[in-house]
Amino acid sequence: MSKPCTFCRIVAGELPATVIHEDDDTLAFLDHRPLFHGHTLVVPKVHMGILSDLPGEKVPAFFTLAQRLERAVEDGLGADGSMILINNVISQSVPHLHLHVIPRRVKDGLRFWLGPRHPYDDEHRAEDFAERIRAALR
Ligand code: DGP
Repeated sequence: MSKPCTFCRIVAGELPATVIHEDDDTLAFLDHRPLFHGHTLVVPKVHMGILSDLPGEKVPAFFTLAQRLERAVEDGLGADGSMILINNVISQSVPHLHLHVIPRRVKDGLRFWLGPRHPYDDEHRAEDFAERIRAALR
């Protein structure tokens, strides 16, 4: 039998969580290993792995809640800004779609380095990569 999903167990009430918001489709709760206090996770109640698994008709409500939480962590906690993040498969430690809303402050010490960067060159032309993505998008 496969291991039960941690976030499904939180949704089902089998594991405790500090809940921020609940509606028919979505649960938002505090991350138990917060980068900063107030670090919130938003999950669909139905199990799904990654963002593209979220049915199109559920997308507006999910991201409207993300927008509201962005404002709520900033206004409610007096944060200067926030970081909104979804890990899809790579760096995704819980294989249930979850969006992080992380309060940020000026000079808060978070080391978040998106690198190393890979510049385009003659062997790796920007237009070739763009065309492969455009083709997959069609
Ligand atoms: P990610 O690296 O994107 O997969 O982040 C998953 C986050 O989920 C991580 O910051 C810790 C959090 N997390 C994992 N298990 C639990 C849990 O049982 N309860 C709560 N509240 N958060 C959890």
